[in-house]
Amino acid sequence: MTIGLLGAMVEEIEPLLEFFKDYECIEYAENRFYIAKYKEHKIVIAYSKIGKVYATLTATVMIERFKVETILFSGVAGAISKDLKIGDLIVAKALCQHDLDITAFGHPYGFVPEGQVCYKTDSKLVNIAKSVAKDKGIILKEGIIATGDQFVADTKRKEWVGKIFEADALEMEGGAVAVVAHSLKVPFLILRSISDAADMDAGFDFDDFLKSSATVSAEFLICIVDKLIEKN
Ligand code: 4EZ
Repeated sequence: MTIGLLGAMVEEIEPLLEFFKDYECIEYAENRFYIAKYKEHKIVIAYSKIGKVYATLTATVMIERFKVETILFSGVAGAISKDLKIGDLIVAKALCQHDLDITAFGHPYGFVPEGQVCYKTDSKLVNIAKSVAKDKGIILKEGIIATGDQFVADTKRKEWVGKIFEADALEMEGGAVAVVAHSLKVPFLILRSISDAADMDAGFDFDDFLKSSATVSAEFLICIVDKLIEKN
């Protein structure tokens, strides 16, 4: 099968490129797509750049141009839930867009006509992630991830996102990938390791923990790829 591995920042895919080693690089849509062969399967790796627009573009290109049959996202996130600490892993059971707001017309936050507030991830992929966690004795939280085009470094804002969307973590791409993959009927999974608590210290913590948390997420994602391949 053909598997797409996506991150937002170069730091989020570097551990993947190191692991899959021999790859070919194809330039497309002002981005680079790294194609590797792994156990007779094709792996397409890219980082989108930060934010929903770039994530939408890259996820779409992965599916339409590179024909990936599943999308697995790996990266870091800010914690909302108090039981998520720096370095902890969360897999999304659903994603939403916390900055989408036409409430002036009586719609709920995160909703536009013909869309949905929450996009669910593929339950088979979530189960694979859970079984990897179980095998390795790693704690993996399953929760809601809220996406928006803002780096949240504000306790009030993060608490609002937590309350309105029942979200456990927040980042800037997952909800966009969810819309693309849902619309094009490609199973997808969003995995994140916590880099900060989206509070006053978030900027500093993010700089300090981006690399280590991105590596935690990428290494776990590789185990998911192995399990997925076993089943296909
Ligand atoms: C976006 N990513 C952060 C990119 C920040 C700075 C150069 C994840 C993330 C995040 N997003 C980690 N912590 C976050 C937070 N507190 N708010 C939003 O996906 C780039």
